Amino acid sequence: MIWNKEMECMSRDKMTELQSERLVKLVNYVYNNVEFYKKKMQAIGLKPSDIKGVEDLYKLPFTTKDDLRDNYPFGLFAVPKSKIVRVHASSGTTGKATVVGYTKNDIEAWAECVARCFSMAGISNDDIIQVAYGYGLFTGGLGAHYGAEKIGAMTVPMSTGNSKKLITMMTDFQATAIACTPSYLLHLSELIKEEDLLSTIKLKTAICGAEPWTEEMRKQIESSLNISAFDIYGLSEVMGPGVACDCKYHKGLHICEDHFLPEIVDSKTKQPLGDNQLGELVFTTLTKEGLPLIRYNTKDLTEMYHGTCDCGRTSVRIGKFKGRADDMLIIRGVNVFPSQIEAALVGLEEVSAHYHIIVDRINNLDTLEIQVEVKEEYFTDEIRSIETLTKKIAHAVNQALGLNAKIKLVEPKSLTRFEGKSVHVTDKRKLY
Ligand code: DLL
Repeated sequence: MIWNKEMECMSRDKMTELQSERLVKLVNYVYNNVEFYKKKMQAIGLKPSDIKGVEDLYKLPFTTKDDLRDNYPFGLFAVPKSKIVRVHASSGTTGKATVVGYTKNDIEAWAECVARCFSMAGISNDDIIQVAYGYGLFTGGLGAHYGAEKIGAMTVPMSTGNSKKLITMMTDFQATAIACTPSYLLHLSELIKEEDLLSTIKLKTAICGAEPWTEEMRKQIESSLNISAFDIYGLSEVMGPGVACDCKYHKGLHICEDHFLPEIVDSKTKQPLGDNQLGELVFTTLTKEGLPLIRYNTKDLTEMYHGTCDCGRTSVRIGKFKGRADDMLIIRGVNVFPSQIEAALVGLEEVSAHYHIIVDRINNLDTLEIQVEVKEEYFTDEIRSIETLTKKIAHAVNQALGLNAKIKLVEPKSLTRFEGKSVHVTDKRKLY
């Protein structure tokens, strides 16, 4: 197990001292290596020497997903491309991905954070772990993989997409742990029951994340598979999985705060909030070399609290997520902005700009239905034409999101018109 007691159980004063030291270094580093930050600081008359410690954090400007998008693909990198050994990407608001880059040291620090998280869940080199997050541009697969290997666990890179094979290998290899999204694990649990394999599997631990899930859902997973389930959090911009994780006491997620300096800010005023106050979670990366970020607003809504946990860790904790401050949806683990769907539809001459998105969870798998208004001149009862247009729209949406959606064509002017802010989404899942 990798329990980095020095970092995870450090006294508050020492942690503040370490964070301050790293913050001062970081501010100088980004000022000298990232034009974007230099300009941003100059614009508000801030010099690196004005930042003397974490108490000055609030003076620094925020960074947003849009900043990453505007500097696509490598504009915010602080090192030359020759020092970047890996890139990942996640979806952006307008189809352009947000690209993140890692140096060798970043990959090492990432593996350490994930290893700490997996250790919190009790995983050790005696475990056989199936990593069933997607491998590829998404950070889930490779992020979890490197952490699991760092612990010395036997790591099985399943990725996503073949549940039958996963269950066969779970049984044949006697896998003891799995890392995947919580909804997928519930889906797997049903397949396992259907196949009557519950008594043959040896699973004892699951590390689930990448999408919101409730405490009730965690308990459902635990009882349906007779295992312990843990919540792991992270986001590509900041690193990937491993920013925070809960321990066996499930009293909040411990942040790897020697690497990521957290804040909770008020949604309206963006002013820092105190413990137990709900707001937007913001991170400053304290050790990243490739893509260091100052006050990155995750838009995830939660609260933060200090104090020693029953497990002995002193690291600051965040509560389960209560929602998002923007309209991002996570569907089958994929981050989706309604604006991406809108952009895909606007490109098609047969349909109007009116649409409605319905997200649901059926048999523990997310479903996405898009109701699309057909333009008067293209509206018809002819089955062939309906099928052709449906396919065309489904293809455009798939190209934009990388997800399959059920397309429902509706009559011209049949969708609700809004006088104020339009409501494009009905999310029937109970995620928060
Ligand atoms: O989802 C990284 C990850 C992979 C985390 C595997 C955990 C496990 P992104 O695709 O950039 O990165 O999505 C990040 O997903 O801002 C949250 O809104 C949401 N999210 C991630 N983990 C959790 C969680 C990965 N445990 C976005 N609970 C974040 C709730 C989560 N939401």
